[in-house]
Amino acid sequence: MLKNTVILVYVCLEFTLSQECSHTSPCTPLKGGLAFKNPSQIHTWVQNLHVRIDVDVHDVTVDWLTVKRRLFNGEFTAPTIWIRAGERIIVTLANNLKEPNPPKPEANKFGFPNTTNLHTHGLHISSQSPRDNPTIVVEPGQQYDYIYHVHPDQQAGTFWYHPHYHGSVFFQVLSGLKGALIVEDNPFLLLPSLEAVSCPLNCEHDLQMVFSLFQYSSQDSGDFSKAQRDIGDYEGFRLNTALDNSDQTLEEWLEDPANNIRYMLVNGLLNPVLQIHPGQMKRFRLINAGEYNTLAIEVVNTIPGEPSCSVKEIAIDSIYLDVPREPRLGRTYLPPGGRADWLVVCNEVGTYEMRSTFYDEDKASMGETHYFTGPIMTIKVSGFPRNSDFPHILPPKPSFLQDLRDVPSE
Ligand SMILES: [Cu+2]
Repeated sequence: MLKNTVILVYVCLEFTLSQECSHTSPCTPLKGGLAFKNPSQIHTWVQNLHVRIDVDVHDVTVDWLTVKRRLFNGEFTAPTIWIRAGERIIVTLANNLKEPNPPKPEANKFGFPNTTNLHTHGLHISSQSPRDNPTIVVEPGQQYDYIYHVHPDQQAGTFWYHPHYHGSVFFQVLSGLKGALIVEDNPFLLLPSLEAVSCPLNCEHDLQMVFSLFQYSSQDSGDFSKAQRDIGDYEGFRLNTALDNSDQTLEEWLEDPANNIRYMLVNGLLNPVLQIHPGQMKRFRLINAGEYNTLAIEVVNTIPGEPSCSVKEIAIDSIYLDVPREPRLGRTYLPPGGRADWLVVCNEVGTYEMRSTFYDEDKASMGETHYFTGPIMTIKVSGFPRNSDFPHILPPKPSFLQDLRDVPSE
């Protein structure tokens, strides 16, 4: 009996010890698996059309790994900002970074890791200061008031925001400075079935999924440690911890391609789990803020051969389609910066995987494009069944987006 107990204790201890990964005793793969969460939500009309965004360095933790990243408002995937057509909005961008920049780089090389600014990706908006002018410079310790006049005819849709200072864009977006920017739908222009899953009236079904590369593997330039070295980032933000019983540092371990530290996060979460009811419709706003990898997003049943969820594309790059459609080839192609809006219904109880999939025949036509293949999110379907109908028609386009193919040339 005593012998059995000793063996059991030993087995349990061994199991616990093997689970304890740390900065001095790293292990792979990272697992994630926390519940899906939208980013924090900012509605401009709730706060007198004035938004404040702070840039600082914060800890970002995935499982046992904690890294230093530049973030907006402390969130890896900044708050989603909801705006309305016709609004005049002030966005105060405060650059609280304290470290001075490394010496000025040669022209068109990486540099200025601590200088920043703000760009509204995709909006029809003036590029004259104090509007969306990407040559505006916000140095460490400074702040700037952007004033945006959102066009009254701006179509509702899914956009995003990120810094656009020449020399540090790639580094800062890879770091985590990014968030969804959404022009709210006018609920009176939506069919009830679409209105039922859209903000402003049904925000709990309106899900933003901002995809970010989280990579240290040195297989290509998505390696964040390499980006830090290239730009001359402050030593204290690097991962130079020495490992136990090894002459490697944590950074060297993370960069070893054999450890494959290369994931596509959703709102800063690794493989989050979204829980929905059978038959319940959700709106997914997919944003590829993953810097330079193309994605081809699909939802598959985790039991091979079993049917998956129904997915309809309703908007591409913030422009509504005429009618909902199934993704061509079963996947939605999202280049870097690209967006797509989906309506999703899973009729059967089960576990599904949202993933990015490229086949060999795709690669032949993709040239030098970088792409990401792998799981991104888990969808668990359980509970009381619900009933949902896809809308049969989508909101009208604004005057400047009419189809010109049938307009006479004169
Ligand atoms: Cu952009």
